[in-house]
Amino acid sequence: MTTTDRREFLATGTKAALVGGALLAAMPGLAGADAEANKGAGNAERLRALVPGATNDKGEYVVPDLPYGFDAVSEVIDAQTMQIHHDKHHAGYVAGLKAGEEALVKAHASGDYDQISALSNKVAFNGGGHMLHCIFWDCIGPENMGGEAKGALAGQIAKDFGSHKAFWAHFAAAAKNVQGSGWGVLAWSYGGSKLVILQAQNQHLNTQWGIVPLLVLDVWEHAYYLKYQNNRGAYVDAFAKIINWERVGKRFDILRG
Ligand code: MN3
Repeated sequence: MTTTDRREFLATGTKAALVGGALLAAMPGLAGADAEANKGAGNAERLRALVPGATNDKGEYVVPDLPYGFDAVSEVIDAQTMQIHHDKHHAGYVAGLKAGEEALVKAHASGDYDQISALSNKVAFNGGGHMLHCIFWDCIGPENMGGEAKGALAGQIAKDFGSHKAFWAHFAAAAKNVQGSGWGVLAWSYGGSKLVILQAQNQHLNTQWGIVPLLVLDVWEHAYYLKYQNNRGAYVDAFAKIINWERVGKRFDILRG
């Protein structure tokens, strides 16, 4: 698969949109698009690109190929960490999500809901993990790394946070201070019509309804421990150098129609 093919796959291979507890496809009136448009196939295709590569063309959850090599961002994240993170951890969330959903289907068919709480948690945890990692890979890369947000997103950041510098100070503080394992998340709140910064725990906790993640920063130790050991702060500071703001901005443009 060529780089172009992989990028195309990432851009189009998405169906599910369950992120941080928010089921996007079921929510009418999403940021700038009217309810009727949201029911259309064109809009569904547009929304698929918000969680790049989460499903294949059969609608099955898959770990998306990266549109770059494992060593592409080695200045900040070493190749071994990238490979283990992608091939083992992300794959584990996909397997867990599939298993959880299959068990829920069986529960539904049999009417036996004794395990409903465990299964619901399994799907939320692994579903959150799968979707967030798909976005994470898309937020970084060897092209257009670092710098600041561009285009409409830059304007929205200035409106909601004052400046890029002020935004990053807030975002980095959130990411560095996640209790335990979790994520720093810049998201569009289509309930509040503004950008919000979340401090998600695990893959699915301490979030909001009605949001769409735009930029996500994985602060689980598996994301940085080989190079940074316990120094999460240094990892978060360095992460700014590998953000692909063009792709983060594109996600915002998709949302805004
Ligand atoms: Mn991770």
